[in-house]
Amino acid sequence: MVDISAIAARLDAAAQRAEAIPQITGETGELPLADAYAIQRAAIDHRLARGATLVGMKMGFTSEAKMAQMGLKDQIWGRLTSDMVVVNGGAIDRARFIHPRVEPEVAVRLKAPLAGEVTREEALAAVDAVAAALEIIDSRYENFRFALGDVVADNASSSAFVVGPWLAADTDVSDVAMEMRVDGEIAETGTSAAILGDPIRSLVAAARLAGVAGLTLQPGWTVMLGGATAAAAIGEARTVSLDAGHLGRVGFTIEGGAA
Ligand code: OOG
Ligand code: MG
Repeated sequence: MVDISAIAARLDAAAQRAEAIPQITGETGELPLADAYAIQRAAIDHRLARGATLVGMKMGFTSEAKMAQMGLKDQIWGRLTSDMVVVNGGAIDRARFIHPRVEPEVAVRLKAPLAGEVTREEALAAVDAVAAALEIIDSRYENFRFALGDVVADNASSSAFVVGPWLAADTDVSDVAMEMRVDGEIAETGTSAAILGDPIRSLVAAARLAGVAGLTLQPGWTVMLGGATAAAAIGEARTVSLDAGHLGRVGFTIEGGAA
């Protein structure tokens, strides 16, 4: 028997204190995905009880580069909450993170509900705006190591996100060159086409996975479609920026020292 609420409380505390914990699967053996998503939901409920609100969904492992980096192949998803939002050009406090990494992504904002099996056209019709974005992931597990059940329970490592300027919904996001810099040095380069061949496919997958979980993506929500490249460690860096061609620029600064 997996104690869903006890593990959720442990993960929530690890995120709040920025202190890594051992993998759950080290204790329980394999963690069934249904239990892992139940833990994710229960951990996020702690945040909602503190006043945060749900603002979207994130997709994970939608590019070969990310799958190869972490050694996992299944697409996963997590919940985005209001306390994870960082404004473009804003600062994060390094002490709030354990071992943060950053990924270049594409985000969409929805104007209509979306759930279940939808076509590319139906998914696109629900899009209000598109943007380049950066996701800050910060596994709550020691050494940033986990099995599939662990990372799902840990809200797919999500910890903060920064969205660039919102652009018209019909802006082409299918093959945008991306150059991510950490402290001014190129850390990763790639193309948005690495996200399932076209990031809109990731939105179709998000709708399907949300539907399976009994969730509906809501108007106004942001959906982060997954890293186009491997993630780069933030370490002690002070600035991160992404140049995404016609999608524009997005970045943030890092203040303070590690916890
Ligand atoms: C899991 C999250 C993966 C992405 O964009 O593929 C992810 C991890 O790598 O820790 O956010
Ligand atoms: Mg990501």
